[in-house]
Amino acid sequence: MVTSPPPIVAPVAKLPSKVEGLKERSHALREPIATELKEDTTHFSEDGTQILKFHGSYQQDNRDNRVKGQEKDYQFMLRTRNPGGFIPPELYLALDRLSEEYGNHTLRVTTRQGFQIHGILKKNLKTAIAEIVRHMGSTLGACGDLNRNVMAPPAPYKDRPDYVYAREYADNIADLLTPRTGAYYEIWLDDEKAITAEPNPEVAAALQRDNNGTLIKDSEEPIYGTHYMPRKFKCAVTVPGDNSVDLFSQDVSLVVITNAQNELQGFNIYAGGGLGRTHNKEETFARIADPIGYVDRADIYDFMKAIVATQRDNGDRTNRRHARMKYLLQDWGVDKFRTTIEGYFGKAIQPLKPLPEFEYKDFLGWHEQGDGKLFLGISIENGRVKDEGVFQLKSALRQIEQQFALPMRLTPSQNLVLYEIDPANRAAIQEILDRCGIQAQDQIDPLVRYSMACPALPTCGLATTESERALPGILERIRAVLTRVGLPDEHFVIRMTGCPNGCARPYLAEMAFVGRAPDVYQFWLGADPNQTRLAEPFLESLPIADLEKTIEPLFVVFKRDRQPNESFGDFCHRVGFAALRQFSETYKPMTTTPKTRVRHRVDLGADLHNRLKVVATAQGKTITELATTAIEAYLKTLEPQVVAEGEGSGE
Ligand code: SRM
Ligand code: SF4
Repeated sequence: MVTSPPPIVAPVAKLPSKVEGLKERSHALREPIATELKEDTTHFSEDGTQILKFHGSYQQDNRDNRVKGQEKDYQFMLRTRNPGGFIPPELYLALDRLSEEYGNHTLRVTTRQGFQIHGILKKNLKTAIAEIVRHMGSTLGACGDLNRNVMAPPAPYKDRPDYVYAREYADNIADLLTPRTGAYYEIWLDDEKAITAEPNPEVAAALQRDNNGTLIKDSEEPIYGTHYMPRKFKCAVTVPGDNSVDLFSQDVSLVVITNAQNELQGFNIYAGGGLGRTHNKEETFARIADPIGYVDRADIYDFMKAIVATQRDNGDRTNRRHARMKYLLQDWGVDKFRTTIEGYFGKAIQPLKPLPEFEYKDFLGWHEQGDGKLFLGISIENGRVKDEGVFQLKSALRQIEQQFALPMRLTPSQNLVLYEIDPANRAAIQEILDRCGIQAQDQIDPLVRYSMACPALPTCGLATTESERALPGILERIRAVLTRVGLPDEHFVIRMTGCPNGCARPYLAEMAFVGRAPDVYQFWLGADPNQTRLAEPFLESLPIADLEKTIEPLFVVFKRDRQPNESFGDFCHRVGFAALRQFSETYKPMTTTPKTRVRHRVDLGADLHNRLKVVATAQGKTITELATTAIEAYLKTLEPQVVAEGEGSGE
């Protein structure tokens, strides 16, 4: 019998992802948004929303208002791009006004030192963006496949040259990697040119100098080309010992190196950090940055062009889940990655300079800024600037800015720093804050101070469960368990996200809750308090109703076996998950909680929630305990009437 040979199957070339085609057809980020913006609609097409991101806006809908069969409640989030978190006073006041007039009356400090306004309608988007630009702000490149907001330590020290360099180079790298397309000003400002500062001459020269193919010739976008980056790209600049920027989570981090005279010599480089992942897809993972080497000051812009070109030309453009630079590093290894950069750079990257350990810093409270003036770091729970009950942060900041016109720096931990404060004005500023109920850092529970949550519901389209709205209650419950086991003053870093994308950098927290399904979280433990080591998943699924019974044994064994001054994350890492699990399995709870404890949600207005919070704190109770007692007492007074009504309706 003659058998026919097996058919020859040609290898299937992987096609570029859909977004690559959209970028190519967008005419340098102009279409389809320029056309769709003029249409009298509530939202953009799917293609339009992808390009809109590059302009700093996400199309969202209020997920609390979703009704089956009805159009979504479309609205837009705007994100500012402000390197090193710098916000001039006139921009702050403009953002405050815009959030009141067109947004949801809140502003939100992000984990990358930007501001977000939520809730803007499509018809108001152009006015809002134009207002931001006219007040020295920008949203261009705050989102999309390009370099995002460049981070730097928010401490405005004037007498610390390393901090001054970190701020200066964050600005300059942001300038170097800013998109050059005219689309932004054409669309949002009818081609009116923004009043921007002259670019730094070294940056301007680097933009002209084409080393070994770093620039794309004859392109409106010499750094990026028609297709921009394969995916978002994130950079930070910091100083030795200061990990306020979470440097190991960035695509590229630069650490300022100075000599004995405090003159800038160059930068240590770390690369390939990134946190986004997807549940049940092992090929996606959180990764901390690798040390790459040292680069002299004079070469830093050519180096940045070379590393961008390496990812631009070699990053995966077929699969967006594998497109971040961390996967290039993981797939190639550090040596091949470094050699490829050197090809574009035209020089060898030098060995790293020795550095001290990195520490987390949040710069809260009053400090000398080093030139006779003061700065003040203000804690903002989950970055949400709002007026709620007795806490009137939005009003306080408005009054302070109107009266004293202070520049501010947003921090990578969702807080803010006011600076250039004349010591003569300290008492007046403190009086405004006290009157508006703003607590000083030592009055805030440190669990709250060192925690972060992403926005999640109702605005984030990717959220699978609550985060920002859930974390305050969860922290109260954690505090109650710590108190119960005899650790009333203990604290550690807790972060929460509504999905595994990692926007509040949960994988670098000592304890993290990563949304999996409604009210269910993946539970991570074991990063260190200074965010230099990744946490690991301790439980794949933690129904939040089971929080107490899960954490109580962990805290008990921590109290029993910790070493002097050992933090909770370090302890979990040292003893290992097997030992923690073994202890938990045989542990007898201090108080028995009902086995199947179903928690039902009741929505309270912000004001009522806040009033409850104040009373609950004063009475040493959780809000849930207080609300339960109060509601039970109230229902008791109604019982005869309710019973009577119940009987009647049964007919
Ligand atoms: Fe993020 C997507 C919010 C920092 C990883 N992020 C989103 C979106 C835009 C949802 C979407 O795509 O529709 C979220 C909007 C929510 C809303 O309603 O406002 C969102 N991310 C945020 C912010 C506001 C969280 C916050 O609590 O402040 C942060 C804005 C920073 C800024 O000013 O630029 C924010 N996002 C981060 C960080 C942390 C960081 O950059 O330091 C990460 C992890 C680090 C990283 O990038 O690896 C992060 N966001 C993501 C990802 C996953 C990326 C990945 O590589 O897989 C997505 C989803 C995506 O890109 O597909 C995402
Ligand atoms: Fe949304 Fe997920 Fe980011 Fe939270 S972590 S803001 S839920 S994308």
